[in-house]
Amino acid sequence: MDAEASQGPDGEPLPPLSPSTAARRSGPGAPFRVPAPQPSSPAPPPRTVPPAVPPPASTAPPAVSASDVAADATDGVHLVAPADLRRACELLREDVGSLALPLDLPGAEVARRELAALVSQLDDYLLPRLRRIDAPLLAVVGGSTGAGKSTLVNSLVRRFVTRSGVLRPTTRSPVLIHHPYDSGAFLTQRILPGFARVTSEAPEPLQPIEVDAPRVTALRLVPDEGLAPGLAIIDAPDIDSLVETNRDLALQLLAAADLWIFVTTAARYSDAVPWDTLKTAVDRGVSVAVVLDRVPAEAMGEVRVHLATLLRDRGLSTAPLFTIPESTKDADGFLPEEAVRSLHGWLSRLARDSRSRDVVVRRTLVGALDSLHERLRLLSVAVQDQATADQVLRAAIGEVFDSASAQVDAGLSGGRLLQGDVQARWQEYIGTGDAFRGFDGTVGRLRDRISAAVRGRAAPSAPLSAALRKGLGALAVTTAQTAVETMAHRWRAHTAGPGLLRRVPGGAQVSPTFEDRAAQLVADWHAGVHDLVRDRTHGVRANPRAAAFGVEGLAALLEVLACSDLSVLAPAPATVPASVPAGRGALLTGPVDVATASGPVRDPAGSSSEAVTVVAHRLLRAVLGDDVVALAASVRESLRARLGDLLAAERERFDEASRSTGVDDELVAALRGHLRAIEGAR
Ligand SMILES: Nc1nc2c(ncn2[C@@H]2O[C@H](COP(=O)(O)OP(=O)(O)OP(=O)(O)O)[C@@H](O)[C@H]2O)c(=O)[nH]1
Ligand SMILES: [Mg+2]
Repeated sequence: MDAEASQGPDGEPLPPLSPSTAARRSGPGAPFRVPAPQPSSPAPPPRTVPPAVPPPASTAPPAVSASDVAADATDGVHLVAPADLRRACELLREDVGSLALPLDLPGAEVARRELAALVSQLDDYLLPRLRRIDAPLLAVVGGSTGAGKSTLVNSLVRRFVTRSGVLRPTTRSPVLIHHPYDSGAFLTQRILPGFARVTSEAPEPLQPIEVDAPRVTALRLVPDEGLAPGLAIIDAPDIDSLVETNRDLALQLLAAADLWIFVTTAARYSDAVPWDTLKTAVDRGVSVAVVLDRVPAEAMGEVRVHLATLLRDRGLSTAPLFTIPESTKDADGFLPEEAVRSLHGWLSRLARDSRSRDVVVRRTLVGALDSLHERLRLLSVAVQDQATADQVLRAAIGEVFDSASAQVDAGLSGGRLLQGDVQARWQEYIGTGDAFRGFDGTVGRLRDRISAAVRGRAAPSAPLSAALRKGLGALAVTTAQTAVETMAHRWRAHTAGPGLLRRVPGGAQVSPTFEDRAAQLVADWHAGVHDLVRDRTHGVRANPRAAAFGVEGLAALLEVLACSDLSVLAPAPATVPASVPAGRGALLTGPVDVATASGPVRDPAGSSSEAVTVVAHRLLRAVLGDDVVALAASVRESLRARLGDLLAAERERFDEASRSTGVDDELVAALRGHLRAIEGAR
């Protein structure tokens, strides 16, 4: 194996970071401090021979917890991740966890992916690394399908730790190989907490290739002494897989890495997908090493130069490039030892030389912290867009249902309910004089009424009362239907509306039980009015006038008045009718004072809603007293409140859908605050 880039004095590659970059990254903006070595302990040579097992973390600088510090006894270098940087990232993670981008706005899908990537970056990489800066370096082997990644990993440790094969893709589940000393660092959920740990030593079983295979959620841990302590390698699935979940998994694993070992082949190195993936690494400042695998001897020079040029042109000039010639596998099924010696040696030194290792770790860490700016900027814009859309959609609920309430108010107070069927029943009730029989106190009529009640005959006012209740029910249903249809229309007109409509419990239609509930509500209201009238008249027997109508009749009249336009009763020059139909004579010429009760009615004796109002008022006032208008108003108010509750229940379904999105623009300010805290702590 040869290394093309960043050659060291002995011809072996140095860590993938140029000295100038390293200096810049170690400056004030570096994520942790590397205290200058004391004069008494001169700087160690770049490569020291570490003990077989690194010593545990020891002396920490004051005010920094032990977990923040790594000390390597071989060179005395202490790495410190500031506790406030770690804390700021933890707080960021908390708020990022409650970020919701549920509305289907343009760009929301991209922002959702960005959000998922940020969560992964924090959980899988940033927080674990900040919590244990001295944890083993994690190198993830990624690249095109069939490039030979698994073969390479097996050949590095000279053992079949991961399955390689002719079927594409072969690797489905990630395998993490580490020195047994480092088991503790990977058995916990410290990194990649979303993955269950599997410790079986057997190679991954052969799995069928299913394009829509579910995402793998297990990480197989394989301890092996073939790797140096302080370094772990993950054999990842392919980045250009025909299995979508493989691709996602590969990218997630790469995002968790301190170092990408990017494997490509002489035949595939100019493919687009690997370069797209490498661009992500460049953008994120990730440490990268490139392995050009399976290079035919005759093309070695040409291909290697070409790939090195491509790497340089794409911002990866500092990435070490290892080349592996095409070779037949040895008797054990591994690549010849000399083919992988250079890569193996480089990785071992990375593991053992804390300075080299720290350069790799720091570079990726700085890159990840830098990338937070752009990620959070994009997410803030997306959250703000969601909040704006949420406000518009919420405002529609308020407007539509306020208008529905106004419609109910207008229906109850405009006198429109007194038309049509109600008007016809009124005519029957009033016009036949049935309502007035006994109004002058004739006991015989009262006896008739009582005996009718005893025989179970419906009160004469029953059809009028029923018609009014039916009208009220229809008013409620029509209003609710209009409101719900308008809601659907308003939300559909918004880009994010259809998605939100799908969240409405029970769908964007009037609830199936609405009509029954409306009828029940009106019936309950009627029962309440009935009780009110009964209490006011202290029983019909004690009040002859009341007896003439019966409690039912008076309740019907009060309901009619409650559904009237009461403004027609406003005091005005009285226009007393010259004559009235026979049936009403007893009332209008008898003991009832009509002159003071009448309003500006053109034809109070007619059947217009105004006339109905005036007559109902006169009759009721004669029986119940002068406060009958106030009484009607309060009866109406109780009905209005009940209908309001009914509509509110319909509205609630839309409110619930809107609330369920959990859009919260206050998080934008919180995210900015976390970013400032992170910058301040670096
Ligand atoms: N002769 C030879 N065969 C190789 C070499 N590298 C890989 N192969 C073969 O190529 C095929 C694919 O190798 P894998 O190691 O499974 O490739 P991979 O990149 O892990 O593939 P996925 O897991 O599907 O992404 C296997 O049949 C290997 O035996 C090599 O250097 N020489
Ligand atoms: Mg593989």
